Amino acid sequence: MTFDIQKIRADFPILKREVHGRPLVYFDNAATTQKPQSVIDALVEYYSSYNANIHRGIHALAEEATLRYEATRQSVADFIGAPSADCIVFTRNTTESINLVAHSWGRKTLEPGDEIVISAMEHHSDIVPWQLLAETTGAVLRVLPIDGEGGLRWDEVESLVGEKTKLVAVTQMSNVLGTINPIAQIVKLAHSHGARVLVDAAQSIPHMPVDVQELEADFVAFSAHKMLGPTGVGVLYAPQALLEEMDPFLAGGEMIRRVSFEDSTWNDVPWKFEAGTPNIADVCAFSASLDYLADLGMENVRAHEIEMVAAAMRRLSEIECVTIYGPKNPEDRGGVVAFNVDDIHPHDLGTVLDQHGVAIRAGHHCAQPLMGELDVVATARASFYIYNFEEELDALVEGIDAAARMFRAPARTGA
Ligand code: 7TS
Repeated sequence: MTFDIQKIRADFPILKREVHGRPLVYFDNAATTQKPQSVIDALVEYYSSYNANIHRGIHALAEEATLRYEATRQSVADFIGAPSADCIVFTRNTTESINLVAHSWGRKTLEPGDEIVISAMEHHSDIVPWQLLAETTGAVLRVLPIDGEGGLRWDEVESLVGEKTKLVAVTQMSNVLGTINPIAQIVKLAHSHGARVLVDAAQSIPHMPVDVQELEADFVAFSAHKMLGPTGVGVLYAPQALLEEMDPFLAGGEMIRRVSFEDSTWNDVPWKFEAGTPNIADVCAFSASLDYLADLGMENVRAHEIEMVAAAMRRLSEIECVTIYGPKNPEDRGGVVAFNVDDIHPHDLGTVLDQHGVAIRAGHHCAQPLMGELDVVATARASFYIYNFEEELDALVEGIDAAARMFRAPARTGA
């Protein structure tokens, strides 16, 4: 065990509850993670002691709220190795961060015939904004295919990324397959053709050490709620000079310097991209989740998840009729295991597991094109985080056995 799981679990009040009379086994962390008491306290603290609007007040509460909001921006920069807090834009989530890039960078940069390259394992959030952008600009969307183990086909990457490519938008970790993509290598190739790279880091930054300057990525998007933080906060990282080249996204208060009826000028970055009153409470509380993860150490988080995934793959592969998707080696994947049990629809499986107190996700995981590549309509998915431990897998296996018996699929080997 890489760290003291019971001590960690004691920090998460929700983990004490029962579901259908059973202890909660929360294996839906790729969708959103649970929150430690320190994050919940930080949220309450904001509303109970320094609630005020930021950047405009001259009273004590407004100053305190502004300081705490801007301090979180610095914490985010430190957490991902950004050179300055000015490279950090707060949005609502990963989806909005990607849309911001499509709108503010894409519309002014792309011309008819330019190419946007994505991969076959992207989440809808990293597909649909590019489709809309392609429609508006006349650019063309190209798709990097995957191999049988869910890795990118590097030969295809090298031939698809070329002189016409203006953007490569790719996930650092697949939310279905768990595949970890070689971002630094992709960035090198893309940059050699003068293309920008957007990294969808929704599943990577919460689970492994990521240094955005080491990656040399142009845009990095992720969400606070997938890393112990509150919902409603996303991050877009981009080098300051690149942010300065971009047009505003949403328009209104906060993002302007001067407004007249004839025209307006923009605030400095990153505030140019934060129109209106932002999500002050949740941004301030996000700071507590970054502290929590930094205290644990992201190397340790990653090591723990490799152990969990290895154990999950071992236990699942002992069950007859289970197909596991993605890389075979646990070290090559993040903390998610998508699987199917022969004849059983993942929704039925999810319902039976819920009766056993086990929360998994079942469906297309917002990756419908990937489901097509895998030739399935849906999968079940167990996804892990810092408070999960191997013994919780017993409940998962028991639930699958129960579902197999109920739906009359062949049961476990030797059972
Ligand atoms: N990109 C990836 C790789 C994701 O896994 C998700 C969310 C998103 C983008 C969008 O994040 P949001 O915070 O803007 O919603 N993925 C999942 C999931 O796997 N199950 O529920 C949400």
